[in-house]
Amino acid sequence: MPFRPRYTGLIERYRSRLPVTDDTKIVSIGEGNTPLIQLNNIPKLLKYKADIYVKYEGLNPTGSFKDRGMTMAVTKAVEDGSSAIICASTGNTSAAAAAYAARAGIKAFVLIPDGKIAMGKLAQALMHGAIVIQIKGNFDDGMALVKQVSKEAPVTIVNSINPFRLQGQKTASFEIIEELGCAPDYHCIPVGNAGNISAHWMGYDEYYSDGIVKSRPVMVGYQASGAAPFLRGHMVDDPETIATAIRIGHPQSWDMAWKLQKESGGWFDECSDDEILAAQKLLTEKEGIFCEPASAISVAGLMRDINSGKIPEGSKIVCTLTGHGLKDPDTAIKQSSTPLITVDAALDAVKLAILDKI
Ligand code: AN7
Repeated sequence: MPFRPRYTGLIERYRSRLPVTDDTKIVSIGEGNTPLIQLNNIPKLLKYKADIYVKYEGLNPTGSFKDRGMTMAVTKAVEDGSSAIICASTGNTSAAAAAYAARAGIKAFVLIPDGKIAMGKLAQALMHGAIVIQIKGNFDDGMALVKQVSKEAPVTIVNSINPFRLQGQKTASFEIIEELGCAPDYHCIPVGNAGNISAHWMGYDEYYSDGIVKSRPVMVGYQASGAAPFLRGHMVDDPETIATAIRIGHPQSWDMAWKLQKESGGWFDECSDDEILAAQKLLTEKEGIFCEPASAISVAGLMRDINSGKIPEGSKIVCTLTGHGLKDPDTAIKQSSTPLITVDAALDAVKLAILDKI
């Protein structure tokens, strides 16, 4: 059997492009190296002549792209002697912070909006032993509090304002380029705090500046209509959307995102909750790919931009599916159209149920 080195995470793989030294003790759970899956059925169904790939970040260890940033942030926090980390979160950051803190043997404090995070994410934070502080407010309130409290308590912020987070997250672009052999023409991605879109641009720009690729993609960021400060042109005080992961009104990477939008020749657009859920369902029913609602906005937006001609036929497109569908089982079950059938545990009854549907 040919020997293949065990994959040990993205810091090890991209060591020379990340702020670590030979002495850095890496905190990893094997994040990164996620599949880039070409969509087969959706383009056919919609008669799109385009190569559409999804980068399935839901297959990271805690089920979202946050692990890419968290391996770096926690590695550096430990290296700098910190024994506690803190974040505000709509759910996924708290799950990742909790898991990497557990792995590192340090404490994690997470501030989450009371009743507004998906069940899977809450379960993760609790199971990994984070100290979960529910606040009677939204993510933006939590973020402001985290910034204040970190000045008064010995805790390291691991939200994406921690620069090591984006360093880790930029590796998604490296992986995409390495698998495609070039940069895509368009990269479509959900936008909340705009940390991830900024990190992707950093990654693309790094390979471009080093002459590894000859082009950079047009970056397209999608926001939920009820939480779309980039579309309104100003911060939004009461963000609301079914995609709780991106229920954010005061994006932390505001300036960076506007800058990359201009540099890449890209744009922001918004999708309604109905469009988000329809795209989530299309991915699950037609491609076998289950992502959470916030992630599906990248495909919802893409479909609209292909239909309108904004993204031309023949393009090579990557959509980031930021988080796994299992994160939010409640929303999934509520919108499922497949009826649950209950029958007697008898051959006749089961046979009838099958023949009825065939
Ligand atoms: C699935 O967990 O902000 O634009 O606190 O969980 O980099 O903020 C989550 C964000 C997209 C938006 N998709 O990314 C948090 C948090 C999913 C997410 C985003 C998030 P950014």
